[in-house]
Amino acid sequence: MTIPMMMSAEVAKARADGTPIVALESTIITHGMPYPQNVETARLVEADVRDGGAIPATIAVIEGLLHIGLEADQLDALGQAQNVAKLSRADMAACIATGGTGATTVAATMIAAHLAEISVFATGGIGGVHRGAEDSFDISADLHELAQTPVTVVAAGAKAILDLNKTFEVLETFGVPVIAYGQDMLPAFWSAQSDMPAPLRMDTADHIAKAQLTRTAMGLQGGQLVCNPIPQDDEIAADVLAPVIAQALDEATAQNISAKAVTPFLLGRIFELTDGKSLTANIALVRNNAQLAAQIATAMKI
Ligand code: PSU
Ligand code: MN
Repeated sequence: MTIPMMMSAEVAKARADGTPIVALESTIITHGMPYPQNVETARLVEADVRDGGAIPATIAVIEGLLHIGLEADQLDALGQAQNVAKLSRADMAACIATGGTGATTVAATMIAAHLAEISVFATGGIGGVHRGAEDSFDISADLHELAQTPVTVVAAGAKAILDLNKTFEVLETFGVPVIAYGQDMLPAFWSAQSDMPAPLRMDTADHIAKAQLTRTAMGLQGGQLVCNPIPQDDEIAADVLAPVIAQALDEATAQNISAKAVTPFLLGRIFELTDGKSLTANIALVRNNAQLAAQIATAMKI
């Protein structure tokens, strides 16, 4: 059988013209940000990709069809829709097969991007090993996807609600290159700096593109995680956020929030507890990642 897949007019034209394409995810729209900022951000991020000389392909499953690039009205509808599924490797095929609608996480977006022959993808922050994973076993499928699907993911690191040390240990075990862009330390999502040195550092989009192409040429499976620090002016310092994250985590535990609901709950509570500052920072970092991804996608073509 063939996969019921649909490219937006803009993406189809880019494919025909050989214009670089950057994949974008949709869980950040449906589960990561409130309406209307989610749709406004998605539009700004798409514009950032275009300004960088590439074409954006926001990915989602709508009524059983895998969309590679959304038309403006589809993006708007998805941003306001209720009860949209949050799709990862385990459930994307089931959603397509049953005619469902779902937003794609980092893992699912990587799978879709690879099917559509798109090798660069921008998001906010990947999922990873949750704090307390020694009891909950809550480890995002995003990590395993990075180990097996050849897509370079540009993020501001892993979300700081996670256990960042364990997240990066797992990535090392899985053989995923973790590349800090332009600095020695790993960023921590809302904060430009963590206390963890980056395993790899690169300062140009060309090097990042060449590293992915070299992996593929060597027969090494999997992608790369590019950790792009949030611009300094937009960051929230890690010590300011630490107590806020701790409070949100305590509330999640007290309310028995589990599985796919954990990350959306935490992001939502941190938004409330910071009077919206976490969202402003999140928007800034995603846009910054889209700009770098456009440069990498362009460099991949040369
Ligand atoms: N980046 C953001 N906000 C988000 C996400 C990424 O700035 O909400 C989403 C991505 O789709 C990622 C998911 O795959 O959060 C992680 O979810 P989980 O922890 O349940 O694996
Ligand atoms: Mn999880």
